[in-house]
Amino acid sequence: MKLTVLAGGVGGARFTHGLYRLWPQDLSVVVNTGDDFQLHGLSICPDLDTVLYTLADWADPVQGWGLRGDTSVCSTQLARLGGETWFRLGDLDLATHLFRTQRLSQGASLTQVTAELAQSAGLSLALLPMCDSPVPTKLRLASGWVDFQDYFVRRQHADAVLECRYQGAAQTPPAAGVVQALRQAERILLAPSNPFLSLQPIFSLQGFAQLWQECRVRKLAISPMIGEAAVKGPLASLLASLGHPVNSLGIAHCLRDWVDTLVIDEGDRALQPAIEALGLKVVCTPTLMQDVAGRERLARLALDV
Ligand code: FO1
Repeated sequence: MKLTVLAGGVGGARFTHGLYRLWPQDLSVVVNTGDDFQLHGLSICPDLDTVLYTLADWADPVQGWGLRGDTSVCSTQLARLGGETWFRLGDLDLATHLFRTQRLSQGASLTQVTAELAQSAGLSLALLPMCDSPVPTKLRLASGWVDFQDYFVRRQHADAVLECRYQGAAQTPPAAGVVQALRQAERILLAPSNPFLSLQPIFSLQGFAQLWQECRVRKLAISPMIGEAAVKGPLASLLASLGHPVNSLGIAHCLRDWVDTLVIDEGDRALQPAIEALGLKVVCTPTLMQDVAGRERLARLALDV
């Protein structure tokens, strides 16, 4: 069965890792690039790198992003020179950004460079950026519009988000590999990723909704909410500030037009009737991925439903 998964963030990477361990051959993962930005003249693609490192078993297990055992010698010297260090780039991680920036400057597409990185890491799946040109996520806070990493890292996602925009998405088609992966998919999965910051940027691309409709296969999402909390990141606060219930019903509001089935945590079983009333099938199971076995278990369920 050809599988295509849409993912972003640490939860998305961990779920994709579970799928990859069970289904390493016919798997394509479409990754959000709305978080991408330029720093020190380098092209940084946090979500692509988080998926790459997690699948290669290189990721820092505590942070979820960055590389295990990485050091910060460069950052320390950069601080001495008065450079920007609010976004921490580890010494080993820098190699990825140098490689990517150099290849892009030689005219390679982000799709090509990402495939090269995945191949060097020994991965057999198709690791696909959602598109080949920048579509930066912009967020409106009470103080005005800010760039994604300004909100997420510099301000530690402490501000309420009043609106999200995916700049240029309506004029930017999905990468060719993404179109092919969706057209060939026999099942489509949405990883337990933030709908506003990881999935909506992909949905907003030019022609994506039409392409999605043409894929007449089972579409299943895993809710990233457990009770009233997100496992990681600012999702609970985003649901609240954007006017949705702060639980898996809020996720159902966001994804009801995109999937037919929503997997929710077994502790949220009481939400099942309200979610079904939105027209979605509901599957209840433990959704917290505490270890690699937990990632595989959730992936197995997404395959077996
Ligand atoms: N997240 C942080 O909270 N602080 C950082 O300094 C930071 C650096 C960083 C470097 C490379 C990378 O690939 C990811 C990094 N992240 C950092 C994570 C990143 O900002 C977020 O995981 C995503 O953009 C949201 O999914």
